[in-house]
Amino acid sequence: MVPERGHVTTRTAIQARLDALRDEIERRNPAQPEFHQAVREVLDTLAPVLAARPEYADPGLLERLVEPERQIIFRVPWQDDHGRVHVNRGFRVEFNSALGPYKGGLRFHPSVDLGIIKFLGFEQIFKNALTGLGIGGGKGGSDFDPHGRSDAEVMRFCQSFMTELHRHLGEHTDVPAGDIGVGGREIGYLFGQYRRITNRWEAGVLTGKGTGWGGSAVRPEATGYGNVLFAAAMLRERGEDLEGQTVVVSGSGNVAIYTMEKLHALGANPLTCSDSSGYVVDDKGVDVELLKQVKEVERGRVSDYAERRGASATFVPGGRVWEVPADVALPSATQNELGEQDAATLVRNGVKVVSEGANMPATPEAVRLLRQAGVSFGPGKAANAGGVAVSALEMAQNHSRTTWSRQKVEEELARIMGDIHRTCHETAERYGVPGDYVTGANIAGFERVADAMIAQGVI
Ligand code: NDP
Ligand code: 2IT
Repeated sequence: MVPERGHVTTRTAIQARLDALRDEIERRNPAQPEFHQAVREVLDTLAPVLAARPEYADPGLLERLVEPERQIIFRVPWQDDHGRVHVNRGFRVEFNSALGPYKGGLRFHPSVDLGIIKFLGFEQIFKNALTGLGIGGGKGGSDFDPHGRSDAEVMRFCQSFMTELHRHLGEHTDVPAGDIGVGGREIGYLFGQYRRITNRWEAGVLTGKGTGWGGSAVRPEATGYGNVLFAAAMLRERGEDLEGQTVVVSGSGNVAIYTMEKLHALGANPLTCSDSSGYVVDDKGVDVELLKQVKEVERGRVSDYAERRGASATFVPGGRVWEVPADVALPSATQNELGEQDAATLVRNGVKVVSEGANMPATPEAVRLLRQAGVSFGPGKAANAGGVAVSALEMAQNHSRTTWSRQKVEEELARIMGDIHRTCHETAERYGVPGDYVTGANIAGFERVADAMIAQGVI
């Protein structure tokens, strides 16, 4: 049982209440380990703010925060190129709309289930709050696997998915975008079907659109660019900059590619990329244009990149990028891809900064080890917020029927990432844990959402 109001007087009582809530969440949401992990990570940092601001400890606030406002699960039937029928499962978790319409990506990956979408939607609430923009938190997706599927198959799947999802969306209601397995191609098919079904040109209903039809400049680049800016800000706190630093990057999708592009632009050297089959180490630094060609145009694998690149690149099947020594590590593939052993390897090799381009790529044990070793650690909900921030700028452009220049969007992105870094840093100092960006991000995001939820009453 969660203690009632009035009993929550001391730090010990607050911690006991947080522990009880955590147990309750695990009991009521069985078989959702990633959701449990994401909630635990936030609750573990909130005791100081609950002690300082008694209104946050009111019974009901935290309980509402951890329960999605709405969870939608639906059947997605589609036909492959041979006429065979497949049935996938579609999800949209509309987690919290206190700050604005639900906002968050769609993930198409065979591992997707309700627990994965809830973990991502929960993270998104705090991430979106940190941007300072008017967007609530949501996430969706499907266990559909786009690997090896033709364009026509992907189109038919997207059309079937949107045929159900459209009734839950709207530019003032819920605004999806991309995530793993969902990029510009999929957003195009999804938008087309939404437009056809609703008979509305409602540009602000999806973000990540093509720049010729309502998309924003710099949205494809924004997550990776933003994470590099966040890592650079953490390095500055240590009296250093990115110039000349070696970097290990995991993944080879949207986030990883534009992370590497920005690293090159700032004089750093990204040494690696990876996919689920292994990694490539490239002694000359990853050639981003070649990687784009292989991954985005040909939809190939990192092993194809290594083959085309020549002598400087080696493909290591099944290996982990974290074994390559570097100054900075930017995990940009998927959740829990950097474990305790990997963190120990990074520390042994002298890593200074780890910044999460992916959502929750470092396990709690890895984060603890990195922090104890004095590594600056940027949590995803702060470090990778550039993507959703530029999505919100895309919505602003759509609502006002204007198109901003590349330069203007890049300036806004840099300002927002600078603000997020400062907010996390200052919040950590204010609560007596200087340099702890995890606590800073969680508390700063929580304060903004909690204030809005309290002001808007018990709903
Ligand atoms: P993409 O689909 O473009 O790329 C995903 C990359 O990660 C691929 O290289 C993929 O390899 C690899 N990957 C995916 N799942 C696994 C797995 N289970 N094991 C090993 N490798 C895997 O996705 P994004 O680049 O958009 O997303 C990457 C991460 O960034 C995700 O955590 C996402 O939630 C997060 N993110 C994305 C944002 C965006 O705007 N797109 C914004 C903020 C965060 P393979 O092809 O072999 O599966
Ligand atoms: O995890 C994320 O922040 C995203 N996938 C981007 C969400 C968005 O709405 O742009």
